Amino acid sequence: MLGLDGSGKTTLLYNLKYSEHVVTVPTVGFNVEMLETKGQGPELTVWDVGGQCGMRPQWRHHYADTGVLVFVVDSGDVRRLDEAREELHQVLRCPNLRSIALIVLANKQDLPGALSPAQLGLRLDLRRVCVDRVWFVHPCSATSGMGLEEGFRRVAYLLKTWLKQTSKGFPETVIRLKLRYFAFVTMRQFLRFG
Ligand SMILES: Nc1nc2c(ncn2[C@@H]2O[C@H](COP(=O)(O)OP(=O)(O)O)[C@@H](O)[C@H]2O)c(=O)[nH]1
Ligand SMILES: [Mg+2]
Repeated sequence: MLGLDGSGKTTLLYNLKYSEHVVTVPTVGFNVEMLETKGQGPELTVWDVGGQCGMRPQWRHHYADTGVLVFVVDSGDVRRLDEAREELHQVLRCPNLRSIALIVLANKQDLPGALSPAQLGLRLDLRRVCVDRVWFVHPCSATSGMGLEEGFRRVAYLLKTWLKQTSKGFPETVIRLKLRYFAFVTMRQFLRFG
């Protein structure tokens, strides 16, 4: 889970985990928590990576084995939207995250003048940069909890799809090896008795 500093990542994570509003300080490094999905999908391990300028070069060290990318935006802070767009586009260019599903959390919907998910999608230019991945923008408020559970239910669903896709190669490889072995044994018997 990435996003600019102050977008609400830590508030959001701890509201989901403990169902209450916790007072945060700017995150140095990262927080990581396991979230249960009550049988509706795999357990989620959520990495909340600090978003201050100095921390952003560290983001890429968290990309390996990412199943779903969650990008949190402060929908009420229109002045920092260009910065959020630049950072998000840079993240999406990383080969380790190619084709990974993106969910943009349009946070702070409780603020007056907050941009809607549709407006945010346009401002972040998502249709153009996300041609090779599933993406959507989901409204929420980390302080009140509005939209959080539903947003992460969608994350769990996307993660399930990702797990199915990434484990697909294993049985196929086993079947192919078994077929090759079978052909080898048959050929040896044929040569011996033929
Ligand atoms: N009004 C409002 N404030 C929020 C919301 N989410 C977070 N905040 C506030 O935004 C500030 C930064 O939040 P924080 O979780 O530390 O952001 P982070 O840097 O992305 O981890 C804190 O003062 C939060 O209380 C929200 O949905 N609505
Ligand atoms: Mg934080």
